This record gives sequence, C-alpha cells and structure tokens, in this order.
Amino acid sequence: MMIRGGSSRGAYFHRDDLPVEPAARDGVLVRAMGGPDPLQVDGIGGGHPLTNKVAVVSASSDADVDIDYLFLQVDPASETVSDAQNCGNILAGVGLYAIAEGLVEVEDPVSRVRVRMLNTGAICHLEMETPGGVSQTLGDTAIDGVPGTGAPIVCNYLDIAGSACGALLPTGNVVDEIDGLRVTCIDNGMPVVAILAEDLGITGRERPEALDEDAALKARLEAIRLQAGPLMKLGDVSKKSVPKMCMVSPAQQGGLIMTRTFIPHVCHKTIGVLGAVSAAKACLFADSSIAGVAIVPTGNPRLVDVEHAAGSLRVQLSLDQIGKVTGAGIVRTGRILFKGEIYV
Ligand code: NQM
Repeated sequence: MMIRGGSSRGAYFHRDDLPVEPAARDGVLVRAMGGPDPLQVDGIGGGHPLTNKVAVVSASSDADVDIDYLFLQVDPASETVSDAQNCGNILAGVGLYAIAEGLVEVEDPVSRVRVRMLNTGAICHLEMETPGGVSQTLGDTAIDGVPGTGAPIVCNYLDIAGSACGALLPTGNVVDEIDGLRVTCIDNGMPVVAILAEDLGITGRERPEALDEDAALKARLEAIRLQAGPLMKLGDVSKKSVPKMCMVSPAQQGGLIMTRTFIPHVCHKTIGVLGAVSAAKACLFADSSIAGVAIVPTGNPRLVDVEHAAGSLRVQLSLDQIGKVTGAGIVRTGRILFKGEIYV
C-alpha cells in the first residue's frame, strides 16, 4: 500500500512480500522508488526524502505488542537504504495498514494498535477512531504540512530515551563543542544535533528551499554531523540518515522554539515527529545549546509547540519526579492512497 502517514508518504509492505536478505530487499526498494534519478520518474518515490520511506509490517509474536514495524529510509541519490532511524510519521500509517490487512482486532469506537519499532525496540501505542469497527479516514484534525483534515491518530510513545544511541545524552554531556560551535547531541526517540541558528550565521526562519541551496551551510552541518556520529555512539554516519541537524531560533508564534532541520542532507518541510520530541527535550536542560532561546512552559504532562517552516507540531511530554521523560504523545492523521502490485 502507499499511505500518507502524518506529513510523510511511504510504501508499506508485508514483511513476507519482500526478500528476507537485506541487500536483496534494499535493491528492490531502491528500484521501486525509482533509483537515483532526482525526479524518480521510473518509480513511486517522488524525489524527496519525505516520500522515499518504507514500512515493513508484520503481526508480532510478542504478547505485549500487536505489530512489528521496521522503518527503512531510501536515499535515492546514493541508492542506499538505512534502518538506523525510526520514523514517527510513517508509524502513524502502520495502524491503517494493520487494520486494512486484518493483522489486528478492531474495536468500536476506538482501536488501540500496539506497535514495536524494530529499528530501536521502542514501543508506541496508536489510538485510532474505528466507529462500527471500520477505520476512519475523514475527520477535522489538521496537521501542519498536510493540506485538509482527517481523523486523528494519537501516537503515545513509551520510554523512547536513548532509542538509537543507547542513552538520552549519548556523548555523556549536555553540551559538546564541535568545530567551535556549542551543540547538544540528544536522542529522545531520534538522534538529533541541536545548534543555535545564529551560531551558524542564519536567522533560523529562512525557507527550507533557501537553506537547501546554501552549499556553505550544508557543508558546515555535514562536517559537524560526521564528527557527532561517533561521539553519539552511532559509528560512521556518512551513509546513515542520522543524526538529524536541528537549527533552533526563538519561537515566532508563542511556541517553545522555531526549528529548521536537515534530515540530514535535505531540509525538512516541517519537522519529524521524533526529531521534534528530541529537540523539545533538549530545551528542558537549562544549560543545553538551545535552552537560551526556548520558552519552556510548566506542568505535567507538558504541552509544547515545536515550530517549523509550515506551522508547529504539538508534543505532550510526560515527566517523572526527576524530570525524566517517560512518555511522549503526538497527534497525526493518515490516509491509504492506494493498494496494489509494484513492478520492479
Ligand atoms: O522524526 C523525517 C518525517 C521524518 C522522521 C526525518 C520522523 C520522526 O517527518 O519521527 O517522522 O527526520 O527523516 O517523516
């Protein structure tokens, strides 16, 4: 199936329909997306990282989980496929797929689909409207970066700190200095390097397209990223889609912060779900690289709006007594676009 999950679009496969051997599987996926051609005219990719995403889905044998989901990011330019990250947007479509394929029991009026993200082992509970046992697409929930409205898909992430790097602060520090810049390397569901936009000589409010054309900025970010990777226990990240590079400036619409994020070589049109959770968490450390520009609300759970180029993404952070994030909630929408056979 091709499904829009949140503000991304992906090809969703049943695990049994793909080759088992990763190299053979990845070859199929690169071909399916349309290979290295920037337009991907010979495939279904769409020419942007946000439309080169794949979900591999199967029923789980674990009693605490309904569905196992492996996320794969296809990088058409290098014809590589990375399993080094989760994707919270594509995750929002996993429940739609599982219900449509009969992989889970549906309840009336709301169904809960418990998903294990195989990339990191983290768990997310999806709550979906299923009145009369039928999955609902139409609704009045709007998410920035997607036209129109749809039925809400509530994504409750359980304990996602250190999901890919093994620790929330994988370098062991709240702040590191790389190439003379203060950076906070954090993994609260997505490995992110957070940097003040002004330290990079930009306002942080530029259009993503303008930043994509700034070759000097991109070279600087990539140099920092390649050094941050090993420090974050991710090893050589030259062929990985993490860490993401998040440039932060003061919020413009009353939110927590304003962001522009390279994922990692193209600027996101909005911000990734888990990338937003990680950036939000970095603001809660008073001495982090970006805390100085953040307006942090109080309360528990804590509702924060992470602003981006097309609006904002609301994150609900639940904290324990010592301030550790124990859960994060996000609202997305999604829609099955088509179902069929793909020729590679
Ligand atoms: O951070 C883009 C997206 C994502 C990932 C990326 C995501 C997340 O918006 O959870 O959803 O950072 O590569 O689809």
